[in-house]
Amino acid sequence: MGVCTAGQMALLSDNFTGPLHPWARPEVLTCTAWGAPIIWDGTFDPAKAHQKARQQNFTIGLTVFAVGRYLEKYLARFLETAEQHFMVGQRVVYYVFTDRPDAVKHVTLGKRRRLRLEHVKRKQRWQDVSMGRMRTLHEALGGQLGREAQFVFCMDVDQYFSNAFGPETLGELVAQLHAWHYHWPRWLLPFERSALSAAVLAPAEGDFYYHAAVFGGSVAGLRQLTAHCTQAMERDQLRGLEAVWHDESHLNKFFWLHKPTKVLSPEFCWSPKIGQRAEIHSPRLLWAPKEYTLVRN
Ligand code: 2GW
Ligand code: MN
Repeated sequence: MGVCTAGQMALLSDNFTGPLHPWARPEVLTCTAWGAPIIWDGTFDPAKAHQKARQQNFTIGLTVFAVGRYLEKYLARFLETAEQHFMVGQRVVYYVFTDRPDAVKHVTLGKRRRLRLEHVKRKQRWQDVSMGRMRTLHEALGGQLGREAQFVFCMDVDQYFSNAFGPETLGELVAQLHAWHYHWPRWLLPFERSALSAAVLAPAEGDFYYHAAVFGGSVAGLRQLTAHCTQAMERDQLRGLEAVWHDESHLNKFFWLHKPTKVLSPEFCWSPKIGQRAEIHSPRLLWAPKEYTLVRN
């Protein structure tokens, strides 16, 4: 594991102060080969990031889909814990996409925070619910969401916040290291390997395996990401194909072609099933338990 070269440090230096720098975590990789920071606890100053974001008067969007049984099962806890931990002190707009807006329970929101409910149709197959998010997000980013927010995070609903998830995570294109795969060699990563699929990555390709449960960026960055994934999934569908991890496979292809400008360590989206790991200091989001027999039909 390496930290940054001097050149990469120069690129990153704006984000560091005092004792907070990539060498604060010598045991983990804190910089990608293309010079993007990998955010680990202790390498960034959340107070400085907060101050900077306030000065620029950002509005930060958070999109989440809660369709079918995922609404009752996960949404309330996701939103309630987001109120406690997501971009506290910033201006925030939640976009909740659901097939049953009337069934969404009221959540008490803090100052400068609002929630918009957007109706989406329920799909027959769960794979289509998951993959359909890319087109819906693309359209939303081209509409009101794109006009009112500067940065947006798009998240799975089957998780909850457990520690501060603040503006140190904002960037043009932000990718999340997958908790189960961040320490595996590249050839073992579950990228799509079929050359017939638009999501294909050859054995020597792929930087990291990114988790589709958390991705973010500027409105322009995410418009490009969602356009790419929507088109790639349509191309596959015309050929009667579906990538091995659905939208996540296409997201990984996109991030291979367009490198993220910021990468979040697995501390930002951790699976409690993995248990304790020395390098995981304070998980920001935790995967909620899944009951496949209950929710997958
Ligand atoms: C999805 C799978 C099986 C049964 C139901 C659903 C489902 C998903 C649903 O009934 N209603 C719903 O709103 N969703 C939304 O899609 C919800 O926001 C959920 O978090 C998201 C992705 O589905 P999820 O969380 O069950 O998929 P995971 O946790 O296995 O996630 C990874 O792989 C997916 C593709 O297979 C996606 O790329 C996802 O972003 C990844 O985290
Ligand atoms: Mn999920």
